[in-house]
Amino acid sequence: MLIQPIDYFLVAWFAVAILSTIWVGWDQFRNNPEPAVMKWGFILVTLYMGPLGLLLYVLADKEPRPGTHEQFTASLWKQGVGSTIHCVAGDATGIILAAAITAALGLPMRIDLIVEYLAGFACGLFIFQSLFMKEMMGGSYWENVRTTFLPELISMNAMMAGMAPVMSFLMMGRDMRAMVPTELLFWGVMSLGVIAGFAVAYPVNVWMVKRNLKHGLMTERAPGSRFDLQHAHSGHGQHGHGAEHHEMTTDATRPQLAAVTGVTSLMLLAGLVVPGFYVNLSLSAHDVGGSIMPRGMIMGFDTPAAAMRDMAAIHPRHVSFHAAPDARGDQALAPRIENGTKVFDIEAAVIRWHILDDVHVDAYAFNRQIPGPRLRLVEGDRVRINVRNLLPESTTVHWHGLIVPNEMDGPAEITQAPIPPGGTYVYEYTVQQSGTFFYHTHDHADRQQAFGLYGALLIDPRAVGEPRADLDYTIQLQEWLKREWLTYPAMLMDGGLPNFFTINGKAYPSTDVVRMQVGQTIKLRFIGTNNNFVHPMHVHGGPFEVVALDGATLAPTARYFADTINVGPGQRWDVIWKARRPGKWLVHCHIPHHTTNNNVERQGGGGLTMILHVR
Ligand SMILES: [Cu+2]
Repeated sequence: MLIQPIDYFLVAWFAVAILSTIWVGWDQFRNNPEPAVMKWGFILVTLYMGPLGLLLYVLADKEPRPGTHEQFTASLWKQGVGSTIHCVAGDATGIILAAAITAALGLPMRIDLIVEYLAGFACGLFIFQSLFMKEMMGGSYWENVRTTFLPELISMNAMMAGMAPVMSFLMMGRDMRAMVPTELLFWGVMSLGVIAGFAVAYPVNVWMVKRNLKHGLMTERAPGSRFDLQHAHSGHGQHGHGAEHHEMTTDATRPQLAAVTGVTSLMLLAGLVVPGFYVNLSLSAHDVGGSIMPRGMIMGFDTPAAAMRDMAAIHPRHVSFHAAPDARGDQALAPRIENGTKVFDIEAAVIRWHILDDVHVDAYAFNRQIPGPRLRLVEGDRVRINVRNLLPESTTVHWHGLIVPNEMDGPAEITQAPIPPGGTYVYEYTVQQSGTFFYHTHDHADRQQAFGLYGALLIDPRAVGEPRADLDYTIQLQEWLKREWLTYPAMLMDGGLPNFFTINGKAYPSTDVVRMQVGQTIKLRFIGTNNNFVHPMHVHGGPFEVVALDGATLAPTARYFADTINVGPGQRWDVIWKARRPGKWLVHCHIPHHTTNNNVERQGGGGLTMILHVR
């Protein structure tokens, strides 16, 4: 799924890599006089390194004119390229196969790295080096395994010293799709790792070629083949027939060999260990694979998997419903009556929701709306709420402020087992109170409520007594973090600060405009459905009367006038405001950043802003 800018780059990269590989393969077998093992080496390395592999092939190995391969490839830097190519072809193949398998098995990253090293070393030594050398040198396979062991060790150490940090930092980085072999990003990280490994292994390969420890590029002109110059172009026969068998006698001294082996081993050790000071290598693809973290989140070597899963973005593949851009939340849900009980069906699912005409979030929603459906009850009602969980994680529902039997209260793992994905739970109780209440998730609420799992619960009193107004309007607050096409749960953590704010699921100027007439009164029910901030909610055009707090009506002597109230998470304030004069009167949060949309003020405001339009 193309959900981040890097994904488009990767599609282009791999398209170029595949085309490059096809061309190198075609040209190698058709036009280039070299041993088959080398041909396959360049093909594999081009697959892994894309256009860079193609570049190396053309600049260092491809015969420019017939009969010139021997002379063309003679210089040391090209021989070093050849030597590194057959190291990388073997080692990287082993490393990549091992990485895919260990990720699928769910082994921790630090075990992955060791398995990858061993697999790369084995693949390089037993397949590429020994076969290549056997073709070049003759001799038995096991003799070649023995003689190529040290050069392969040196080269593999350097290769993995470059590749391991790239894999550790990027696979355990912000976008952990890099741990999942079915994601393009995994293969992108492998490619970058191979490029880094090639760069680190190249200098020691040049040294080993110079010291006659390793072969670089060779030319093969099999008698009778198209590359046999004496057959194809008689008179140019100064080159030998077929693959020559070369004696390999190194002039490297024991101290030199010990020093190079020692230093590359230390580089390997650093490459494996040092990333573990910065990222948590004890985690596996099964723990956190596929999660994408917000920029700015602090992730150290001791950050547990649960903390990462908690702050991860909603993956767009989980979105099961796209709400219309003008859809509104907080829609009244009519109950069924079964034997005198009011029955509501509520379903939690992942939706895409517009908070502005041109800004949508991915959200967790009850009944496909933000806020969830309004449940309107009457004091004394018997209610049953069937909750179905269609989220990719467990959930519960809590009836905030209500007096209910404990097992109906909702806290996950405390009063009930969380409702698993696909599961249901039935909440049933008798309503004993009246006033402004709300319901919300009580399972990982820092994540799920931040994604939108809340809704109003308005309970009318059985007898008159609650202060009334001409109009009634409920204001549910919310904070969102939407960045780089993804929605993260807004929380007061590094990287988690919200950049959008909504009233009833919409940011100004998409919030409602309430139309009134001079002399009319409106009851504003503020609900702190948000998770993080106390929002000082202010109304223009004169003070309002505070008549209820947290669902409890204030005695007439306790009611008071104010123009700003601090709505904390979980709190409800009922206030009555009178339209004294015509015009557009604002209701807004008095933290000015909360009246912007991603720091932008539009049409005079943003976020927690709405208008009471009085005529
Ligand atoms: Cu605010």
